[in-house]
Amino acid sequence: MRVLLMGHPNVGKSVVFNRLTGVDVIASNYPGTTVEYAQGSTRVEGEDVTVIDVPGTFSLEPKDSAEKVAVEMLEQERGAVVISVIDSSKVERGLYLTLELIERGYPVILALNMWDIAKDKMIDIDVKKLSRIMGIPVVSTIAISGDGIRKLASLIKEAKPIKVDEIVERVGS
Ligand SMILES: Nc1nc2c(ncn2[C@@H]2O[C@H](COP(=O)(O)OP(=O)(O)OP(=O)(O)O)[C@@H](O)[C@H]2O)c(=O)[nH]1
Ligand SMILES: [Mg+2]
Repeated sequence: MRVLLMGHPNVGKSVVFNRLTGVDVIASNYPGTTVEYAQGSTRVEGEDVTVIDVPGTFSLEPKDSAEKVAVEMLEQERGAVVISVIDSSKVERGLYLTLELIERGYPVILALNMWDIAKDKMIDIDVKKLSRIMGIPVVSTIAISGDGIRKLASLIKEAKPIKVDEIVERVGS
């Protein structure tokens, strides 16, 4: 089983990767830190799962070389589960990429990272409701402290491909 970490630049994907795998990759507070991929592994219910840290991308239509690497990696990993990492204080922005990933047929898990920052900004997200509407597993995480990471790992096997149409119907109703 293979898992890709995807999301906008600077949302904390590499810190999530470090937490999941114990492999130290560089994380820093400027976008575009990861330009190549890194691979490590984690165990879920006794099974080895390969985790891949991907450069940040705003969309699946690449605008620069790091984004191109990200999209190419995604395309090479047709059977992978994707963890869509978003900044909880800027959810709307991150959800578009999440929908693109779902639309491409990947089983997606949504990690609402930087939950601490959202809290500081008094942003309150109903995780269960979001999960119900999206039809995918959603978990809040604080990668720098490790909060939610174990839960995130436990959801990897629950991800299934779904149809974007169904989400649109639920949003409309
Ligand atoms: N407060 C807070 N900071 C975080 C959290 N997760 C990551 N960070 C910080 O956010 C910054 C960006 O983290 P990275 O892991 O490098 O982000 P990335 O998504 O890998 O970025 P790119 O490789 O550029 O795409 C770093 O300074 C991290 O320490 C979190 O949950 N809360
Ligand atoms: Mg990174």
